[in-house]
Amino acid sequence: MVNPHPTPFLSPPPGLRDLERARVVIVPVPYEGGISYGAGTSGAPRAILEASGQLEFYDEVLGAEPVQVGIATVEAPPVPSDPKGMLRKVFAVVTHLLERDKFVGVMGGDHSITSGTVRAFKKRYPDLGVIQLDAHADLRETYRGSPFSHACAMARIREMTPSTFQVGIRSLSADEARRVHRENLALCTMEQWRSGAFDWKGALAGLPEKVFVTVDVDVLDWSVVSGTGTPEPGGFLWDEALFLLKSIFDAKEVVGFDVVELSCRPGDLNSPFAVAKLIYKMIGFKFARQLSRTV
Ligand SMILES: [Mn+2]
Repeated sequence: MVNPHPTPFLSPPPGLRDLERARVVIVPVPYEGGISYGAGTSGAPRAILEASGQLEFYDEVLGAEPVQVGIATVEAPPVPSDPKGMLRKVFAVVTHLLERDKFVGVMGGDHSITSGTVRAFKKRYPDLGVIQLDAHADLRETYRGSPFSHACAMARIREMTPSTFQVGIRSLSADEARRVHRENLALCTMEQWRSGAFDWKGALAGLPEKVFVTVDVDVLDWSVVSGTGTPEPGGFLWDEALFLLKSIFDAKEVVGFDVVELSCRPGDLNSPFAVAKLIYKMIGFKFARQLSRTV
């Protein structure tokens, strides 16, 4: 079902990247069948893995090396180009890893992969909340005739769980805005975040204990990640994103995450490196209490 990746995330030494022993498993899904604008998300996993080799194992904030929990990376599963087949495959691979009690992080690919991942988590954890960091609400029922577009990611997820929290949003249609209002969805726009007008801690408290976090990298400001297919100005700065993510990991039991929509341009070393570091930071937040301080 899964094979070790030849260039694993972070390039841990043997023993710390072993699939059997690792607590964390990274799953690359280089799929971009659901995009609508800029292409290139299929190249993201390889760029992130390459950039991750430049990361320090040591996290100076934690005073520890999160890699010590073991981080394995599996080879990208062979995914068909049709969205239904892709979702079935992602579901099967993630289910396989969750049955082995792994903390699974999926690297996209575009945002259409997330509903396959969340379906697997929902089966494992029936009372599951989903937190979306994204510039876009992704609440359209269909987009350009397809329910599997990346523009429909949260519409698909809300068919699986009523417990969602969306944050960083700064682009949505009037229809989506009406849906947010009508269904009283927990959605914090970027403007509400900046002005302090949204009780996001209350929104977190209202979610089930176990949550899955989906990070669309376009939630980040261009100064942090410019390489994405549907860019929106005015996103989270690096420290703000880490503050929000740490708050989520402190308040909830995060059972897994994905990071999607990185779209690499030749010569842009910053974007894949920032995304690799963001993934490592999340692993650190997850296991912070179990790590022994290095210094
Ligand atoms: Mn987005």
